[in-house]
Amino acid sequence: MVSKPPTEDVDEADLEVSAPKDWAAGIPGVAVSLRRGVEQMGLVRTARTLRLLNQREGFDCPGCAWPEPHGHRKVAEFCENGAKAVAEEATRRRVGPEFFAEHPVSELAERTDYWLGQQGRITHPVLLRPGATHYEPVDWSTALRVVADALRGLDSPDEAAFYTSGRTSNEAAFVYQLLVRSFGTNNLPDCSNMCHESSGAALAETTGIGKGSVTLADLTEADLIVVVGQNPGTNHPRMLSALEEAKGNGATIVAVNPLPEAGLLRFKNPQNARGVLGGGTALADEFLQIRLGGDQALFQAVGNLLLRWEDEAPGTVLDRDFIDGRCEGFADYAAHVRALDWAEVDTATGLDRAEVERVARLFAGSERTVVCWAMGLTQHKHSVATIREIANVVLMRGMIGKPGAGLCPVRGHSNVQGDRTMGIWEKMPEKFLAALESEFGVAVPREPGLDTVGAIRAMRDGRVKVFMAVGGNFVAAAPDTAVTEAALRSCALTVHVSTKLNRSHVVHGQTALILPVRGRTERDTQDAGDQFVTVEDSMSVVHRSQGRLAPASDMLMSEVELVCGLGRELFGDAHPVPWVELARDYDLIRDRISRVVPGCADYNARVRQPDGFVLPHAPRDSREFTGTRDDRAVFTANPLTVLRVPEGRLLLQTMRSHDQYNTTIYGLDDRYRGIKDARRVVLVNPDDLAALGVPDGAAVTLVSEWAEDPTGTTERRAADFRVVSYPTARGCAAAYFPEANSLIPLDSTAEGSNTPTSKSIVIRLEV
Ligand SMILES: Nc1nc2c(c(=O)[nH]1)N[C@H]1C(S)=C(S)[C@@H](COP(=O)(O)OP(=O)(O)OC[C@H]3O[C@@H](n4cnc5c(=O)[nH]c(N)nc54)[C@H](O)[C@@H]3O)O[C@H]1N2
Ligand SMILES: Nc1nc2c(c(=O)[nH]1)N[C@H]1C(S)=C(S)[C@@H](COP(=O)(O)OP(=O)(O)OC[C@H]3O[C@@H](n4cnc5c(=O)[nH]c(N)nc54)[C@H](O)[C@@H]3O)O[C@H]1N2
Ligand SMILES: [Mo]
Repeated sequence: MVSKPPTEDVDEADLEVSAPKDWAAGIPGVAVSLRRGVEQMGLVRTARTLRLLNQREGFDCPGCAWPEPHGHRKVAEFCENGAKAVAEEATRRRVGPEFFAEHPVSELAERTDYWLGQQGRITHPVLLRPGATHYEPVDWSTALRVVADALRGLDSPDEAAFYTSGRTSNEAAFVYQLLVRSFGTNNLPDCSNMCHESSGAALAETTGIGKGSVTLADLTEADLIVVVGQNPGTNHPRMLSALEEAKGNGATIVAVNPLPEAGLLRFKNPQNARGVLGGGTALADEFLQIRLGGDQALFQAVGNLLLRWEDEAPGTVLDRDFIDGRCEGFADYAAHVRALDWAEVDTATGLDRAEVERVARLFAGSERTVVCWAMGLTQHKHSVATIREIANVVLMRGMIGKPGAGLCPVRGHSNVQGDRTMGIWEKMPEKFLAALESEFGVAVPREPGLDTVGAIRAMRDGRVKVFMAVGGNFVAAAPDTAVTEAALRSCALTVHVSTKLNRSHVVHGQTALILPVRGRTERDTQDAGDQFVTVEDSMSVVHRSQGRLAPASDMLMSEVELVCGLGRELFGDAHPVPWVELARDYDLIRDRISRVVPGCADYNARVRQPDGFVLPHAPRDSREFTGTRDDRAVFTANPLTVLRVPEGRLLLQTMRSHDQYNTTIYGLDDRYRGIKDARRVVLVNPDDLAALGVPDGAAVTLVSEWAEDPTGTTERRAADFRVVSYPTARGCAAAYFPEANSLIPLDSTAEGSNTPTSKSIVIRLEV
């Protein structure tokens, strides 16, 4: 059976709405993943590919960063959405030279992201010359020479920026940052800047390490799990199995979200008979339908109540030994939170005080608490303060560095955490940079580089002229679409290392290159034989990943090979980094990693163990906080931010549907939310619609308003949206990313992480 041809462009007039579901997964989930697989890959390839997904001898799922269980793995250790991610990559559809000859760039620029992504895998490197109408095939040596010449022609290395998306393997990330720093800049923006940067900033400051402290076992041993600002039913479906297991062990689960997300309410596990046939497991015991951005107030309120109850019955609530022995800043924090203004909590959260109190009681009574969160917490103006507030509550009860307890930021891209470990960060610490210098004998710069928002500003202002990306879809993922597009168009050269066609290929610099690479699922054969790569999941487990499928085309390079090829072209054979040798045998890269990257000693041997190894994490391993200034965990007093929305306006979040992977659109249905055949929709509470006098189903333009915009652009518009009456929290609205990205002002970012405020934009509906 062959794969189906891609779909034609979409007609959103087909929108159908039904009641949102209150359960996730189960048989429909499995059926959808198989159908998508067969459409893209055919039957035999689907079966062969899915058999290797997340198995020890197979490849790591290119979907999310959720960890695999140690020891026993199920035959099907993947979820519906992981299978869709694999089908996207292992598709038999191809975008070759004929495709580019047939379609001028101007025509491709008119297509939707969905259409572009559906065309298939790119098979040849292609070049768009200045003024040309079409991309044309080029050989690899010409392609790499174009990049190297442009880089050498710059007045300063800081006139180039090098983006990374979080699918890049550890080996590719390591050689890429080495190339960029050897070239002389720290301009390494990445998708993390738009994702968990706020978590990294808050956790590094309070616990000394910007990563989560729990293992998968902790989650299943917890007696209280609080899931805040996360939609695991869609974005981390395998997490539901862990929640179900925890529930079976007696855990209480609290969901904090403006939306009643299906996966949090009830889960039908496709891996057991009860899930397939029965009603499934009810997951959340408490659902706090919070207002967007209200979480900081909620956690301050919990802190306030814990202090009050401790006063009423001293010695029963706070973990005094832990606070006195391991922490600092408690007195200031306690004084600050005791003075909490409850009226502000009411406004910020929109919750009943009784609900808040019930949840605070759960915190007070639990012996093993885990708090999990994702983008619902990280993409607000006050995100860093919000996550510090979670740390405060966790520290008060000593809920870190013991079984069943801890902080759990759930990462997005499958290797986003590993890329950071390997040095993809615009401000790596001195220790890492010095180790890199002494290992390779190259000089690397110390001046911090540009992050994502900084890079867009620099391109807009003509300070960055060459933009290169390994993976991702920068134009569509970044905020303020019009500004970002203009920024990219003003570059002399844009270079995209990609597997599939996307918007960033058609919004290009004067000269543009698309350099196609092999993906996770594919065999990577180099001179020294078949290679594997390594990745790190959300819980700091590092393990190997090896694709087995034949590559989509014999013209494809691996990412490692491409980066090393560029290194050789740029620096020549006399350079102290042996670029050619490193690409021949990835063990040689891993030897270097073992000497440069903290915690990676003996890397080659340890990644060959069946389940890999776990990176050290002082708070988790020994309740030590060696990364902080005084080797103590830090309580922080944070002024409360209440997002105030003018009369007649709503607070908009931009989120993922069930049928997309970030900017890659798989289909037009958001099954659990009851939305069918459309993406340009805005979900609004029925009472708000009544108050605004906007009927359900109305065609509207979304207008974002930001009076403080330093550029003077106070309004941004997104036309042709349809209103859907939906049970979201009052005063809040939701639309999909990336369609709504044009509404997010470039300069509206989180304090302390510079992450775009994608989850709280003030809008009005224009009928
Ligand atoms: N299938 C699939 N899997 C994915 C992805 C994908 O696109 N598709 N993307 C991957 C990536 S890169 C990431 S980062 C993760 C993202 O995973 P999520 O963070 O789950 O993704 P979002 O869709 O942005 O969902 C945000 C959730 O937070 C809630 N929320 C929004 N604002 C607030 C708030 O102010 N407070 C609270 N309490 N809740 C709020 C929303 O209602 C929604 O449920 O998923 C990863 N996995
Ligand atoms: N409004 C709004 N904006 C957001 C968010 C939001 O919630 N709301 N979320 C933010 C978040 S959390 C993130 S992580 C970013 C995501 O930003 P990105 O990581 O930049 O975007 P993706 O859509 O994941 O990138 C998809 C592209 O990656 C390429 N690709 C896929 N696999 C491979 C591979 O193996 N190798 C290579 N070289 N390329 C590959 C394909 O060409 C594909 O088109 O978006 C951010 N933007
Ligand atoms: Mo992400």
